[in-house]
Amino acid sequence: MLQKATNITWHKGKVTKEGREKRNGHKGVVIWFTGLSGSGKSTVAVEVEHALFDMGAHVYMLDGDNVRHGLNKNLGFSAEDRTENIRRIGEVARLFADSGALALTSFISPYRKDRDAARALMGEGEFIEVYVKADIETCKERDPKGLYKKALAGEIKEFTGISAPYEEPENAELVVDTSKLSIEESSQAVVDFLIDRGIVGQPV
Ligand code: ADX
Repeated sequence: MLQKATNITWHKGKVTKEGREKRNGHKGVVIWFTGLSGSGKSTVAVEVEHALFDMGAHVYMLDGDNVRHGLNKNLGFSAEDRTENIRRIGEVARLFADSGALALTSFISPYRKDRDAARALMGEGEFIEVYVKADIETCKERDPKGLYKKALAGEIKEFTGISAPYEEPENAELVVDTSKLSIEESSQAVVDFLIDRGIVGQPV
C-alpha cells in the first residue's frame, strides 16, 4: 500500500508491550478467525471472548458485520474492498495486541494473501489463525441471515462460496470443524490452544 503521508515520525512511548503483558498476566496477540459466512466464526469467537473475559483477560472482538457499520462502512464486497477491509482490521488488531489485549477478529477474510499480510504485521507466535470450517452445504442449510438464499437467487452479487471465492487456510494454527463439534467444544478447543501455547494462563 502506497504511503501517502510524508514528514511523519514514529513516536515511542515509555510503556512497553512487555510491560503491559506482564501487568495483564497474558500475551497481546491476534486470534484471527476465518471461514465462510455461516461457518460459526462469530458464534465461536463470542464464546471464546466470554471465556477469556471470565478468566480475567483483556480481550476484545472485532466482527465483520459490526466493523462494516462504522470504520469500514465505505467498503463493499469486491476483491479490492475486501482486501482493504482486511488490511484495516489487521492494523487495528495489531494496535489492540500492542495495547496488551487479546484481539479476536471474525471476518470471512477469503483471500490467503490478505490473511498473510495481517499475519506479517505480527511477531512470531503472535498471530493465531483459526479456520472455522464448515462445508458450503452446511452453511447453506444453516443460512442464519438468509443470505445464501438471496445469493443463490442472484439477489446478492459476489457472495463468498457462491459467486466469490474462499481460499482455505493451508497453515492455520488451529482448525475447528463446526459441522462435527458443538459451539462449546469449538470454543473450548481455542481456549485450550491458547493455554497450551502459554498465551494465557490456566484458569484459577
Ligand atoms: S470479508 O470477505 O471482507 O472478510 P466480512 O467478514 O467483513 O467479509 O463481512 C461478511 C459479512 O457481510 C457476512 O457475514 C454477511 O453477513 C455480509 N455480506 C453481505 N454481502 C456479502 C457478500 N457479497 N459476500 C459475503 N458476505 C456478505
